[in-house]
Amino acid sequence: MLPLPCSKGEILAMVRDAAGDDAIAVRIASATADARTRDRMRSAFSRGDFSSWRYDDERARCASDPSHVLEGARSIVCVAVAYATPQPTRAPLSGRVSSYAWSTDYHARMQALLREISARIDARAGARVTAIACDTKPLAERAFAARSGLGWIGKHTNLIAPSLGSCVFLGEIVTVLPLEPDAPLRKTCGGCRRCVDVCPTGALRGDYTIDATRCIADATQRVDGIPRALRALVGEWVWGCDICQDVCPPSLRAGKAASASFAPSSARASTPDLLWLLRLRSSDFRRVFKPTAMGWRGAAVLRRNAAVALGNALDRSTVPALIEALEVDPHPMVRGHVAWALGRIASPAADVGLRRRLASEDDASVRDEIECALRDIAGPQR
Ligand code: B12
Repeated sequence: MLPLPCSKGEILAMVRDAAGDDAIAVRIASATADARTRDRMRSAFSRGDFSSWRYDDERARCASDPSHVLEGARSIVCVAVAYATPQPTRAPLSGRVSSYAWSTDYHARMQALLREISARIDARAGARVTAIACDTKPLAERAFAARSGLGWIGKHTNLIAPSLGSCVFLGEIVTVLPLEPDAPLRKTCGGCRRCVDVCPTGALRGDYTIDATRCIADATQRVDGIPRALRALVGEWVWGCDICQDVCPPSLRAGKAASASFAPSSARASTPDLLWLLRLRSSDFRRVFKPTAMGWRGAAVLRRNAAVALGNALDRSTVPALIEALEVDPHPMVRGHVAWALGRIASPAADVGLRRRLASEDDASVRDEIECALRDIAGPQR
């Protein structure tokens, strides 16, 4: 057998070197296909847990077999980089953003890190012997990280690295090199159910599975509207959600070991003023959010999320701004969620604003929302 162009020890050292001051963990997994993960994913998809992502059997088949990332794959270098940072102070009427999105988009940092190592390994081999993945490929990143012993999959379904907690990004260098694999950890969450009990929407079942259609992180990223039944439960989250990880004991023990690369880029992006967000213009969207992980669904989704958060803030001083958005926002989805927010606040001024708009609104879905909101205001409980 030919000698390896670089040993496992050298590759691990390259990763640590490229990571600089960032808090990381790195381990090796074998790249053989994983039939148990394929079957777990198939069951999740057929239950409808991921229907908002339209994942199917084909996704399960590819994601559980790393040869779809690189033909002839033998090993995976699994990397976890910690992103937990202390919560910036939030002013009243500001939205909550998940800490994973506070900094410059993590894909850029992770891909730069992985590319650097991948290029060094390829250069030593004199051929392309690696491929990288971080959200970019259909690869069951958590499953292979767990196989490498980087951590275990928790009841919130995130990978928990013992020294870093669950607030870690995962990235992989898949390679044809036969590196000696590390052993998986023999750990579970045991009797702990904190994440399950605290999730406001009941998305976590407690058996290490999630109904992603109920997850707040999913709701805030949907382009087709937030289901009415979930809106009041979303609270003031305008992007992602940290509730399940904020109570996770290993994550609490790990503390906020912020990797320098993931410090919040601006207060505007990490604790956005909700009235400003409700009126978000394309130019502000491009400047403030495009460089972050909140940049991929567009400005209308953020205005919609601001409307829902304002509805949940139940502050009557925001009603004039909501009525203005109901009149002028060009996007029917946004106007529909604004109508819901006014119905939830249910003040006399909200009632007047909704009735006035109903007289001129010509989008059927928005009219439905306005009529529901008016019914909410007139409802028997008030
Ligand atoms: C789609 C997606 C989402 C969706 C669905 C989430 C989900 N739970 O699958 C939504 C929008 C909800 C989401 C939210 C978040 N996401 Co996301 N997401 C993804 C993405 C792109 C695909 C995930 C996927 O295929 N899911 C389908 C399920 C069925 O498969 P799975 O995730 O691989 O997990 C199953 C298998 O691993 C299997 N399994 C395999 N072996 C074993 C062993 C045991 C013992 C058990 C019990 C199970 C098991 O069971 C797992 C659970 O069903 C991945 C990137 C990637 N390619 O993996 C990032 C990824 C999973 N997300 C990530 C992050 C950071 C988040 C958020 C924390 C962001 C936030 N704060 O808002 C939340 C966490 C919400 C939560 N509690 O899961 C990280 C997770 C890092 C980590 N520590 O695990 C990833 C890996 C991205 C990355 N490269 O860092 N995400």
